[in-house]
Amino acid sequence: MKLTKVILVTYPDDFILNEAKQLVLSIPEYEIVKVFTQKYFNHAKYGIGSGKAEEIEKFVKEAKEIEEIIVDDHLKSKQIYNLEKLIGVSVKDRERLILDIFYTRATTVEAKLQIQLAEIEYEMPRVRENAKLLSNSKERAGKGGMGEYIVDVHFRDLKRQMSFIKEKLNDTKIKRNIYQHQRQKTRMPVVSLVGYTSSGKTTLFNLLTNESKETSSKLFTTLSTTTRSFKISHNNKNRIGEEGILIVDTVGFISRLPTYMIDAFKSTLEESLVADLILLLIDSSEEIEDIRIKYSNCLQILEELNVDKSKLFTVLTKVDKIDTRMINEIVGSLRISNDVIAISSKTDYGIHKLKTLLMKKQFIET
Ligand SMILES: Nc1nc2c(ncn2[C@@H]2O[C@H](COP(=O)(O)OP(=O)(O)OP(=O)(O)O)[C@@H](O)[C@H]2O)c(=O)[nH]1
Ligand SMILES: [Mg+2]
Repeated sequence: MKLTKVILVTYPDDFILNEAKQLVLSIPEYEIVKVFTQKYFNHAKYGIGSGKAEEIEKFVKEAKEIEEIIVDDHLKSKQIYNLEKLIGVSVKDRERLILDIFYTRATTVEAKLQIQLAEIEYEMPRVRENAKLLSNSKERAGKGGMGEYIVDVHFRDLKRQMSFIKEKLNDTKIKRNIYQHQRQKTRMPVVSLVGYTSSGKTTLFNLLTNESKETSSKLFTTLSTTTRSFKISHNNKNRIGEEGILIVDTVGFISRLPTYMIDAFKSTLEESLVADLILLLIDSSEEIEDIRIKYSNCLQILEELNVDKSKLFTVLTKVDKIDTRMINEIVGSLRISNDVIAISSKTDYGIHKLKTLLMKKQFIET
């Protein structure tokens, strides 16, 4: 496979830089040739500063084979246009990159619809911006002019597409509601797995349900929701038996995800949010500072989604990769007040304890 050589422009911050690199590299064709850092992305002309833009232009001229520049923040149409004009290669912003990753991963009808919705949300402000660009060029978009007409038609068309997709998504939601209703009738408790992308949700889901859903170290492996039941044996009040639990695996989180993208995925996320218990998975094998940032990002997103905090329970994953003495240190630094369970889906460490907790939470306390 021929790799596409790209330049990444991101912030001079270890966490952000690492995450941006991972995001870019989760598109298999990309090879990062050079990283430029920039403190601010709010310069009017290019987003990045003019000096930085010229530095990149010089680098691209000398390196020759660079095909794309990826800027790790939001850029306006005009800024992308100006950068492309200056440097002579195509420019992509963070949101475009995330949308592209979503496209490569979406397998279900629902995931595809959600991405189309996010795509339209991405396009809409740009159509207006393009109108301004047009009005500054020869083809004037003056009242009643051709430019304005084209922009209006485009805008109306996007709006139409948007309501069409929303309707279709609503249909899938209605189906979900019926499904939920049936669930309530069976009174099976629902546990959902949420957390950062790559925190190990699907791996745990597969282990508990004997499924073989795709897992990988790439970001955004899972883009649609799957619900399965599994059984836990118990010895409740001296009565040995088995209880069924429904478990929901869903799309992972990432930092600086624009609200419209979270909104686009809301209908799948909603299913996980009506659960009786929400397990927030945190990858314990990362740097403690990264764990802290990711944990607080997750809490922030869950808050935006109006999740009932009392249903949240933190699970540290991948503890086979760390010294178990680190667990207390992590818990301390996250300042979590309630219990935390540490697990490994690879070695089964803590899985029994997790199942016991699920039993206790679902069948004794409630
Ligand atoms: N060593 C180790 N690796 C794990 C464990 N759990 C998951 N992984 C690895 O972590 C990576 C991410 O796991 P996934 O289960 O795909 O993560 P996810 O949270 O579903 O990620 P998204 O679908 O992108 O949101 C994979 O490479 C897994 O093999 C574990 O307990 N120990
Ligand atoms: Mg997954």
